[in-house]
Amino acid sequence: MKRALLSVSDKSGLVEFAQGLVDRGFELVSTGGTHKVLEAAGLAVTPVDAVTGFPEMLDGRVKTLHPKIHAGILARRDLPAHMDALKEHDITPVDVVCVNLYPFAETIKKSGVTRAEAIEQIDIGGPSALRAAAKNSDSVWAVVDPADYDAVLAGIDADDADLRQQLAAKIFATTAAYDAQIAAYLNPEPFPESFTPTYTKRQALRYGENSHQQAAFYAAPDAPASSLANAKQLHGKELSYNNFKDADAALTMVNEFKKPTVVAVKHMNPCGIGQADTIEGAWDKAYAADSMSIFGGIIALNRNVDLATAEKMHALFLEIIMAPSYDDDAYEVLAKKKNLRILIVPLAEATEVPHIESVSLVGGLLRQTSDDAVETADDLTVVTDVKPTEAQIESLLFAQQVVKHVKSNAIVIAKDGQTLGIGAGQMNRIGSVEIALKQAQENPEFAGAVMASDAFFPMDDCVDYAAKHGIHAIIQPGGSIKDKDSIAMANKYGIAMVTTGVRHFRH
Ligand code: 93A
Repeated sequence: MKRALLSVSDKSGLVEFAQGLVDRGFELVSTGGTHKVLEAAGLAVTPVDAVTGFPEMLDGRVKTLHPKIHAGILARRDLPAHMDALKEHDITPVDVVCVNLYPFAETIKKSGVTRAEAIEQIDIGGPSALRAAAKNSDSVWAVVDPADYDAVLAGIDADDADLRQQLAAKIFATTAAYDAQIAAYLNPEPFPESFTPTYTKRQALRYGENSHQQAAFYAAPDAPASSLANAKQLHGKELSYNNFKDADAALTMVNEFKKPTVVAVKHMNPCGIGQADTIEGAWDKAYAADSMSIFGGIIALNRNVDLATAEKMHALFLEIIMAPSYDDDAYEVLAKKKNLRILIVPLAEATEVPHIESVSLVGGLLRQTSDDAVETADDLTVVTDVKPTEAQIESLLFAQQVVKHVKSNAIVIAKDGQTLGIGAGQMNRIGSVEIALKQAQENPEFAGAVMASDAFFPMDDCVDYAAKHGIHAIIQPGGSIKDKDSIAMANKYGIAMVTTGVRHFRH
């Protein structure tokens, strides 16, 4: 008779799977809780202590950890010496190991969990049995996921060696991720000596950045509610690879602002950000900021979407709209566009930042805490003869909040909670200044606008150009050895400049 070891925390699908094994002539061996469920279902099942000749002990810490079990799993069926050794010690081979693990990750997520409670949920016997079965997958079935039960029963019928090998790979990936979560709990330091990412595949994507590239989306186990991993898509096509990146950027930006704000993103940069007393007013400003680039844009709003705002957005071709909620009539209007992706994404809790950002290199990974620095009026030092007005200070701080989300070298021209010109990603700063100002000057709101720079001015040329083209106040980190040239230039034109001391590169 073939033997199956069943020891599961997640008991879903267990009885049906066990019945399937019995139908195929297996003897069932089980640990305490699993045994109870199977027995209650009327299945014949041998308790594990009857096999080991040892009681489950130490509050269950030692249940399946015994040579009578492990030798039965690990013996090579093709080696007579192994099979003789089993006989000699009266050990029955184990051909199926169905185990899923103590719910460690779920336990540590619960509020108020003590360290002792968390430690008790570190499964030792389960991973050991699974890894033994996976090592011996030439002959043994290692099953960790209830979703695989049906396929395993079919695989047993077909003696499917390929499936056994796939399942073995899944075991090692699962136990590695399980251990990584324990390691991260015991050492929450953001930059440990080594770490194993524990992401799970959420979605195969049709293609990557371009149609000849392959791609998939993976979610982190602790993905916050406000992230794309947990967003609820109400309507439209699946998100593409580029959509994921742009949508993530838009969400990060919109979460920066407290007042009603609308962010429009193209290619990871904002093309328009508007802020007002109402979300409709914010949309009007984000749209008017750059009514051309917003075409095909990714929109994030930080308030409920009402009908008036929806109708205005509906008039345009947009790729994605994301908001914490929608009025029913607003949603109906937006959903008239078949392909428009409409998502519900709650706003981020203040406690969610800073998180760790990663970028891949060839042969490596860079990690850093996210740029969560937000400057306030208290952080500003006026360095010019002229002081900025109250209204200018507000515009400067708004431009500063935007500029940190723009690819460096970044320049933002803004006024009254509206971007008017954005210069992104130029290899020299004056290039970004020129692009931003060219755009801003075409906007009827431009008179009295201010300028923000993500990093200091290496020379006085940016200030010279900005002042000549109508900029009245500038915000920048300062810290260049040529700061005094830039300040002198601002004084020459009689414009105001403030420094923050905080650089916001985004490369
Ligand atoms: O405490 S353990 O690490 N020691 C063991 O020997 C052992 N064997 C199985 N945990 C062990 N298990 C785990 O018990 C399994 O991984 C499964 O999660 C759980 C099932 O216990 P029960 O059948 O009593 O509900």
